[in-house]
Amino acid sequence: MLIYPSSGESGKSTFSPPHSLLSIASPLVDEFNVKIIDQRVDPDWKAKLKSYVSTQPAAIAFSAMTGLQIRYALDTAKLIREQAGNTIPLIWGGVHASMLAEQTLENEHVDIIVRGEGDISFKEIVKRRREGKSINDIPGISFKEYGKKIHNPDSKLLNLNEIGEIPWQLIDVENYINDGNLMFEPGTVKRMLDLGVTSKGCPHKCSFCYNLFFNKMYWRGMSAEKTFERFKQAVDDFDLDGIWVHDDNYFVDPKRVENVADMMIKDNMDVQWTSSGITVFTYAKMQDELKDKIVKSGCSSFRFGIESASPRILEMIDKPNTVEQVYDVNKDTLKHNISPIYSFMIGFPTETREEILETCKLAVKVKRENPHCKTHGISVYTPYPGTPLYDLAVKHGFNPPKSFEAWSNIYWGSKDVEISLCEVEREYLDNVQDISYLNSDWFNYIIPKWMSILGKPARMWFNYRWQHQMFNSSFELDLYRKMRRFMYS
Ligand code: B12
Ligand code: SF4
Repeated sequence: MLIYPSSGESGKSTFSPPHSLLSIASPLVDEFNVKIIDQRVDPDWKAKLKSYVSTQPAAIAFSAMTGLQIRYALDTAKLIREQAGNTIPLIWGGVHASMLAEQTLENEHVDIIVRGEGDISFKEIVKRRREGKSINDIPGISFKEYGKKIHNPDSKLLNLNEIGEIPWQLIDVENYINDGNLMFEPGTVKRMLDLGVTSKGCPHKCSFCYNLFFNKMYWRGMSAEKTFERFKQAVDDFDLDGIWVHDDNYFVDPKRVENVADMMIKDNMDVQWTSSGITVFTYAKMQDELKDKIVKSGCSSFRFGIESASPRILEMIDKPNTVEQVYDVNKDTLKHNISPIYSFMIGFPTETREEILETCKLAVKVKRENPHCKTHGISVYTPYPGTPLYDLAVKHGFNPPKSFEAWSNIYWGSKDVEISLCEVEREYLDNVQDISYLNSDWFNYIIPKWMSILGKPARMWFNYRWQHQMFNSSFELDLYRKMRRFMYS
């Protein structure tokens, strides 16, 4: 039984299929009776949990990201222990448990951790459990034995051409299909589905990112044929007109990208698609013909992590591009009919007010220079364990949680992360974050029409403040926050 815990978020548009669990279930489905519970979409999950636990499954597994998912997963683990005692091993995986295996194992509700990609090791655990054999030599796992914590050597990184099909039959796919308004031009897509990843890893080493630790800077992709087949099958089976792939950096291998685009064009696949990541660096090296082909195949928006406009910060976070390249890319995308979607971050350790303002000015300027560009607001940096920047964040005031359970308090909006690691106070960072968000395309899409009309004068005022970088605290910002709390409470 595999459990994807609640994330504390509401709203179908943010729910992606539980790809981590689908991936580890894929090699199991032919031999085992696998059940997936996704607490985010299943109001009946408690009853199902009780009934599945009563069948004494060989293993119960959780996939949890840092933050609220840990809290909901631990609550669920307690329910399981109440019903079944210690008779069923509780197995954990995902980026968080992999990075902090030693601390995570200290929790009484964690029996085994599968570090890194769980596809092979997890199947091995389940098989050995069924056969009554020892699991002690399985690579990539951490476990407790007579009170001692044991961490086996890492498992090998997967060859993505060897992994099986996504076992869609284990979930109700309709729960994850949405109108794609947050990804594509609103109204142009009716049925969009997140198809997971077609490649893993990234050749860069941005110091706030999990990649260096988790994928060891090693990029690997599925073949173009396999990628195309994944797209084609999902589009046909679920009648999709929008697909989203979540690769960290889909565009690393230009030949693969070109071949997939060729196959989509040849097939007349009438679908819009986008991928989460491309760096300015990768785009700058891309041939014009390839850009046009990608657009022709249905991908007209590229998502860039710009992060900062300060050369010092870019160097500190090891971002592989310059600010000048951002302006070049912004102009070039206009030429190719591509709408770039940019994300920015502030609040890095040692960052100054001037550097923050530089980033805000860049965010305003790229939009002025390219009306097709979109922004999602500026986010305040949160340190995640296992990333190179994390140690600097600790030096500058981040108080690392002392237990697995305490990590459940590290989420957006929690008191435990509302600190400043940089040269300006937290209130200022929050003001920048909120004012940029109120002026973002994301906010434009999600705000109900009536509110957009009634709130027009307020929105004009916030736009003025954004354009002129007026980030002082004020009555109207307080009012906005009170309304937000009221609406989401
Ligand atoms: C899609 C996605 C999301 C989706 C949710 C995912 C979903 N299924 O609904 C959304 C957009 C909501 C999201 C939100 C967040 N995300 Co996110 N997300 C991703 C992303 C891009 C893809 C995840 C995915 O599907 N991967 C494909 C699958 C196949 O790989 P996988 O998840 O790693 O799973 C494999 C292994 O990890 C392992 N495994 C995982 N779970 C388990 C469980 C068991 C039992 C076993 C054996 C193995 C195992 O085996 C799997 C198969 O190989 C990843 C980056 C990435 N490319 O992976 C970030 C990532 C996971 N997210 C991350 C972060 C930081 C967040 C946020 C905390 C951001 C924020 N500040 O708000 C939030 C958390 C929200 C919340 N309230 O919980 C971080 C790290 C998380 C962490 N430290 O735990 C990542 C790695 C991005 C990054 N560059 O740093 N995210
Ligand atoms: S380019 Fe993106 S995916 Fe690659 S290391 Fe940097 S942040 Fe991570």
